[in-house]
Amino acid sequence: MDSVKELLSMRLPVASKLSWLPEAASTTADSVDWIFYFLVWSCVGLFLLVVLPVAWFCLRYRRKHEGQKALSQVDHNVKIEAAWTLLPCIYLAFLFYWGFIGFVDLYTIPVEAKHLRVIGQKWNWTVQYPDDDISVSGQGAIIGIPLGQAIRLTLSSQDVIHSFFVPNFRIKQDVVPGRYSTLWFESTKVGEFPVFCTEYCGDEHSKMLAIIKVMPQDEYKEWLVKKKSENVGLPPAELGQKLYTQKACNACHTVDGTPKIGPSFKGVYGHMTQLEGMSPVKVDDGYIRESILEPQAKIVKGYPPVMPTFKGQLSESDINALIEFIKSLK
Ligand code: HEC
Ligand SMILES: [Cu+2]
Repeated sequence: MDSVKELLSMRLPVASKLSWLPEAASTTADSVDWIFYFLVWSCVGLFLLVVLPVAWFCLRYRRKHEGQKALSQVDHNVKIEAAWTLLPCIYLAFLFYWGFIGFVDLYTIPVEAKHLRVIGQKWNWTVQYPDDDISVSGQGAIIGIPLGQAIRLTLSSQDVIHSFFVPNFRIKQDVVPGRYSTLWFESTKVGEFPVFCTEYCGDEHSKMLAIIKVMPQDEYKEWLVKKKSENVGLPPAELGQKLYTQKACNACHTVDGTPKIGPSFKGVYGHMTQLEGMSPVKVDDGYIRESILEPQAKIVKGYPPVMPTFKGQLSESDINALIEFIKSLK
């Protein structure tokens, strides 16, 4: 949670005084920046080229007294007309060519790229590493990446449209339910680069943040080993506490008694819970299990039916661990 607060208060550093884009940190970022700045500055130039003469003509050739007649009328000038047709054509053809080259670069995924799967869900990103058998998730999750290695992302959504945006890499892709989209990048700098969701997806959309942490190869290997053993051998209640943030239950539930999108977990275990259109039930293992796997089966009174199912995302022991964690919150 603290990492989310930190991220929210963070301002992306810009590369220099003359630039207003965040530091470029991928192989394709420079070409994106070049064409961006070329467009901006050539538009400034073209704007002045048109507006300054117009202003000057208005002053120079304005009517100076009542009844003043124009001395001559100029219909056309073939040379000038040819020039203002041809020059913009060349400018646009050049821009198209340059943009197309960049586009091809951005969408041609190197064959040796390492494959990761990204799942958008209200309101956090889950990243699965198929080759390494780990996954990271939760608001403010750290996504470890080896330096100088091309990465291919396959993105999908659990619920609504999200958008995966990494400003430092200059990559952004909509994540649409029911279909896969892809994206790739190769980092050129060691560091921590924030990931944003840039498609409004509900209450906690602004906290749907993660960090891509680019590390040298050997540090990355250590990170993988640590990640693999992280949840092994933890007491169930402690594992449950970790899952509570890793699975982003904390986007909707608190542990201190204050209601959020859903009811707080504090003190619910063993108590009666009021349900919408049903008689109250006692919160026990079976009820919590059902709430996690089939959230719509019983709706808590006064709350919207927005909890997503975690069926298939949590193992049997994960569910038990969450139950133990909720039980421990007296
Ligand atoms: C998108 C928001 C959201 C997320 C994420 C979410 N929940 Fe919920 N949850 C709710 C809402 C809203 C309710 C109350 C309405 C209902 O019963 O569906 C609820 C109800 C519950 C209840 C019943 C509580 C009671 O007082 O009766 C439990 C238990 C629960 N959630 C567990 C979890 C766990 C565990 C996770 C994480 C693995 C989780 N929830 C993730 C929104 C969410
Ligand atoms: Cu989102």
